[in-house]
Amino acid sequence: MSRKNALDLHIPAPNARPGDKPDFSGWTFPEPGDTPRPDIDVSPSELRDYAYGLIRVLDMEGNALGAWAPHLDAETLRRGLKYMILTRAFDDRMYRAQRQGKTSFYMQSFGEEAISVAQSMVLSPEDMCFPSYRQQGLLIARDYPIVEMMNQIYSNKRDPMRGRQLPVMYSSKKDGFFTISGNLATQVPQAVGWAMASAYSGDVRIAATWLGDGSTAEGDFHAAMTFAAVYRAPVIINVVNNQYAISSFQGIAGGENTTFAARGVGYGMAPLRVDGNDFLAVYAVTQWAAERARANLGPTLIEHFTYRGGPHSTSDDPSRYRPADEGRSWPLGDPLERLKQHLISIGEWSDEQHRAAQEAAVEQVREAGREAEKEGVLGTEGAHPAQSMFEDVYKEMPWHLQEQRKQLEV
Ligand SMILES: Cc1ncc(C[n+]2csc(CCOP(=O)(O)OP(=O)(O)O)c2C)c(N)n1
Repeated sequence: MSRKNALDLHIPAPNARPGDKPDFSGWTFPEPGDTPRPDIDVSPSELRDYAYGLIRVLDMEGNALGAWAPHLDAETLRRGLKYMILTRAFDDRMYRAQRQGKTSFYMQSFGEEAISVAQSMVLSPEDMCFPSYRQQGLLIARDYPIVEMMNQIYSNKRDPMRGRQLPVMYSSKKDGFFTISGNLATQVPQAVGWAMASAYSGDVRIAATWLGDGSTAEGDFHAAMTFAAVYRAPVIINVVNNQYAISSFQGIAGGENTTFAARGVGYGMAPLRVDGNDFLAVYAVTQWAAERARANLGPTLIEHFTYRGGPHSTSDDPSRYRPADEGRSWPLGDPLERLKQHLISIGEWSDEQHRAAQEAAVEQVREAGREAEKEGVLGTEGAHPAQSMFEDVYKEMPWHLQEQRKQLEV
């Protein structure tokens, strides 16, 4: 057999490695305000270009431009900014708490705060959110007590999850926050199934779910996309493209020659691609998708184009696989700075107010930290008695668990 045309496998490679200059030269973005806003009853086939463009409202001087500008009042804008500031302050303290041995693990949302905060503000508390582990801003923007989040992270006596979940895997039914799972993408079929059940039973609530660019390579994502599109489930599927999974860049997950929003085109689902660091744009596309779902017009796939500013988790060292200053060179800036600039430009905020808000957030987090630490941190003896591992799963405990419990003498 001739060996003339030996086959070769293509392995996508990032533009820049540690020690290189950050390189974003391959990307072009539409100008802020340039993308038209379609009616919510548009057919998915007419939205093809939206999967390859980028919806932007804020320009880099802080002006809100174009048809997607959501025209929010100043109070709502300030609330959004304060929630983002609080999320960042919370992340900062919890990251340090892990370094001090108070918890085993932490995951920051540094750089991605606009996504969860804006979306939490748009969705109703009755809707159900199926997040990944990087949307702590959803809870924070619902005024969930941050001390409860800390109790969970510390697995202490007041941990609402009673020490059974990995730190940061929160759950709050009353806040419409479905229990986080560490198994990537499992939340997507759950969200679609929940949305289908809501529609099937004539309810009015919609579902939303979040997953990373890397997680779109999981089969669960694709099965869920099929069900959502076929049955026009009232769900918003958010792909947070922060450019990295753990050490692999988004090209490895299938973003090299296309976009993640374009997955929606193949499934016949409305696709939108948005600047995830632009609070106003995220707010506006979420309003659009929520209205569409509530009007029984079907699901929307939103790709949020952003950058993971920190490590994947406290177990990761990003300097091993990307240039150290890549985040600082991100062409779409920092979400907090951009909303701050917008508020200042409309005369509704100042540097002094910003500093004061930052200090207030740090103090609020410090105070919650003191309260949570009083209840114990990682490894507190007797925080959760051994017998508690047998509780809360089955209404009636099956025989094999009863036997195990006896063997443990608890
Ligand atoms: C099914 C499964 N496979 C692998 C892992 C290990 N893992 C945890 S997070 C992660 C990267 C996910 O990246 P992405 O979806 O882009 O989300 P990001 O962390 O960037 O927010 C991997 C591979 C896992 N938790 N579950």
